Amino acid sequence: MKLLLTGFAPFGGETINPSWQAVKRIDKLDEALVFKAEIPVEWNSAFVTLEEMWKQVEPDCILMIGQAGSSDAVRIERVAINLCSPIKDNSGAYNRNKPFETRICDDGPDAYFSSFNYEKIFNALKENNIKSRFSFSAGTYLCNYLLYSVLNKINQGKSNIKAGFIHVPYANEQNKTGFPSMSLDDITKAVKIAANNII
Ligand code: PCA
Repeated sequence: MKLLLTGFAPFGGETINPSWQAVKRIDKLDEALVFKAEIPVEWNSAFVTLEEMWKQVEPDCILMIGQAGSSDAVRIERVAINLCSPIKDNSGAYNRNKPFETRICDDGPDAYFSSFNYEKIFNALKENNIKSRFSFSAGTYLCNYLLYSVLNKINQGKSNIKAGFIHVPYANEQNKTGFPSMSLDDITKAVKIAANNII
C-alpha cells in the first residue's frame, strides 16, 4: 500500500507548522510505503502541489495534516465544504483573487465526507492516550480547501482511494502563550498512529 502524507508550510507569522514537522519525521509505517509533500499555504498552488505528487506516486490513500491553532486535541475531520472565506494566503492573495466568499468548485456538491477509517484512527489514538475528537468542520481556509479538492477529484474519477484530514494543535515548541498545545513528539506520534490505521 502506498500512502501520500502531507503537511502544510508555516503561516500566520509562525516559523514552523507542526503538521509538516510531524510528517517530515515519519519515515517508516507498519504496512504502507510513505510518500511526503509539504503543501504551500497558497490558494493557487496548494492542490496543484498535492496533485503533482498524486500523479507521480499513485497512492492508495491520502492523509493530509494541518495546524488548528485553537484546538486542544487532535481533530479527525469528517467533512469538507465547498466554500472558502476571504482570508489572505501566504502570498497575500484571496481564493480566485476575490475578496469575498467563493466556492471551491462551481459545479461540485456542497460537501463531501472524508473516506478514511476515522473510527479505527480514533480508537488507536485513544488507546495511546492521545486526546482526539471528531470534527465536523475543517474551517473555510486552506485545509478545508485541500480536503475538498482531493475528495472532489476522487469522486470525479470514481476512484476508491481513501482520503482524510487531521488537524493538530500548536506544538509546545511554538511557545503560543494562552493557547493549548502538544509536544512535537506527541503530535508526530499521533500522525504516525493515524497513518498506520488509515484503512
Ligand atoms: N492550517 C490552516 C491552513 C494551513 C494549516 O496548517 C487551516 O486550518 O486551514
